[in-house]
Amino acid sequence: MQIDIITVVPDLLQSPFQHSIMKRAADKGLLQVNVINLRNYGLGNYKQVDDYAFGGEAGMVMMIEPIAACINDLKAQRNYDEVIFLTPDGNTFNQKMANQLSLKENLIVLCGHYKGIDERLRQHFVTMEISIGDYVLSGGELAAAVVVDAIGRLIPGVLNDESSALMDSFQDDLLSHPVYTRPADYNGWKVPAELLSGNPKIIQQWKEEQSLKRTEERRPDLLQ
Ligand code: 6GU
Repeated sequence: MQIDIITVVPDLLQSPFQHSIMKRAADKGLLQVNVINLRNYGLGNYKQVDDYAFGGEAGMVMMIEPIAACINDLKAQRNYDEVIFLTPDGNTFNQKMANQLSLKENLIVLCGHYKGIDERLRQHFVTMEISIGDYVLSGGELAAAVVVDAIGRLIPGVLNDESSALMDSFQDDLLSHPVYTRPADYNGWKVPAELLSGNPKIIQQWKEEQSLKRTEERRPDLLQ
């Protein structure tokens, strides 16, 4: 998969994909993330990318021309499955969306800034609008890191143990069960006996019970 991220703050996206699972995805050739500096498509000597909002509102709006030129450049090189705009008024991101997007070939991710982007870009270029939750970030970059991470780890072949993504919290609308490692007894704080039983049936049943219990306690909405 190739993901092209369009941003006015490319520095913010230098590190997030260079570690851990995202690094492994890149090393295996399964995910290539390109960060594109929108400023390169800015207008005039000042490489302008935003302008005052019509209607006399406070705050700047990202202009059509630089973003259109950038997207058209990319589209001339390959076909894209989606042009995703990251915006607090988008659809709230969830695991189901991550699963679906992990099966795509090429994605454009456009990070919003300032007051937003000219509405005509949303009408004519953007195919999908995503928010990562009900709070406001100063820009779409951190949201892009979240969305790309969630998608990238689901790309077939990225995780070593293919089943481990299937066991994630949310994957089956249940939260994960608690986990433990050595020592089995820390100053009297003991690991549940079921996990030490060596009996796969008992262990599995404990995990399922704990998943359900945790979901009932913390996220009953997931069980509806
Ligand atoms: Cl995608 N962008 C911004 N600026 N704020 C957000 C967001 C996105 N998702 C939640 N808050």
